[in-house]
Amino acid sequence: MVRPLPQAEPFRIKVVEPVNMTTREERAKKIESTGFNLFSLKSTDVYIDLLTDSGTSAMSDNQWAGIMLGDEAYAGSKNYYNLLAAVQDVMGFQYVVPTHQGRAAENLLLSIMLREGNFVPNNMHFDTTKAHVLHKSGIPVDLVRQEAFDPISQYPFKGDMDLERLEDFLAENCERVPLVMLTVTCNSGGGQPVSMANIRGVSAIAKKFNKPFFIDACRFAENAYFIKQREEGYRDKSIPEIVREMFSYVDGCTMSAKKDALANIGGFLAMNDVKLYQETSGLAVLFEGFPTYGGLAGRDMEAIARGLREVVDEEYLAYRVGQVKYLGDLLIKYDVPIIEPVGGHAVYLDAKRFLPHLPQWQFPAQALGVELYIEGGIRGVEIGTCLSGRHPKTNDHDYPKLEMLRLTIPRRVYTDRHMEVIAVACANVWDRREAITGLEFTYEAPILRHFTAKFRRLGK
Ligand code: P61
Repeated sequence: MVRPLPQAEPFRIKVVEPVNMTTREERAKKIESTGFNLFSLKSTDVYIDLLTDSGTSAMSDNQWAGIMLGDEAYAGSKNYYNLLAAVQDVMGFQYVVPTHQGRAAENLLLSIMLREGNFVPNNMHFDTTKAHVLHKSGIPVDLVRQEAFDPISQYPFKGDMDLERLEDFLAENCERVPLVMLTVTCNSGGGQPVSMANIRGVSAIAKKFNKPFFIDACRFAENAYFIKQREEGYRDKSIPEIVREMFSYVDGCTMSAKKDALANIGGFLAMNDVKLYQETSGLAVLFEGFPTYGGLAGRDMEAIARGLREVVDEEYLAYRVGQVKYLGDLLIKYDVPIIEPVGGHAVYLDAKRFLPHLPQWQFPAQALGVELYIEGGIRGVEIGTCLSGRHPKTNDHDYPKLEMLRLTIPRRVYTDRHMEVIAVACANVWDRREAITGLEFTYEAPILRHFTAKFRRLGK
């Protein structure tokens, strides 16, 4: 019998960053002193940092080498042209406006397109997109399929837009919809993928109503990998082919290069329409910088250009998505409730099932995040009531259907041993779940409140 070799990292580790170990008592004090806000911890007080996969990737030797080739040209940087060529080759768009990060691309696109009272349909808005729509007096509308809200539904593409609802919505509100968006993978819904059939379907509907269609492409390569694994007709296609097909159905994309471009900073807006390029690059001068650097140093654009070409490597993606699944499978083994199937960049703990005794107004996912930090020095991020903010009309908490603690895995950073530590720490918190109490605000900022909120513990 020939044993199949286990799948391991398709790279060697060349540089390491030592991390601090802390005691449980120290961590309990530190988190209390921040007002129970995980964003306020110092990174040196965290052992395994799962706050985000954004800007936290380990860059490759090729990317670091590219950093040395960064030029400092204000205009016409060679690195901009390398970035443009990478976007044209990998994604197929004609024009690129570099930006300092993803939300800046959202700002440019939505500032040009949105008028007061306009709707933006999306499968599910991520918080920065939602905040930009609201900031421009627009109304974000989430039209994801219902399966997305069932944490144990095994539907393979829980990020899909509900096409029927999109079509009805456009038929009713056509005048007030300037563009249609789709977030791949769907971060607010558990990192769940969107199928090619759905991208094609959204594109057809957008065309029918003559609306531009933009993808929020932060995690486009992970999405392509799921299409290859799960969708009929794609098993024998290469990842670059799948990526090109995904983008062939859209007019452009917003991109945070801090995710699937494997870079530590940066983003861009890409599109095919020259008029939109002229308008958005003009606005970029005001908010980002000259359109051939967009708030980035040449070296950062070079790292993005190289990362975009690297990320579509299938072996890398098999390792990447495989590691996230490894953690998910361990948690399932320990009976810890998670959103299933496991997404592309993170495992999401289901706080409603984890802490059923805490109502949403007591921020159960945040309370869970605090306990996991105390237990193992592990920092997750709340994707729940605090992040969701207040409803613009009622001013009550805008309670999300899913209340989650996201354990976001940085790319190429942690080993499977780290995944085992995380799983055991979660299992220990699960065992003492009944003793966990809720939280209430002592400070709340008006926008993106989760970054600075302060809480106190409620009694039993
Ligand atoms: C994240 F706590 N995501 O998931 P920028 N679209 C999508 C994103 O996931 C995204 C952006 C646009 C982050 C970072 C983050 O409250 C938070 O480059 C689908 O971060 O501007 C970012 O890209 C924006 C974490 C953002 C947060 C906002 O961890």
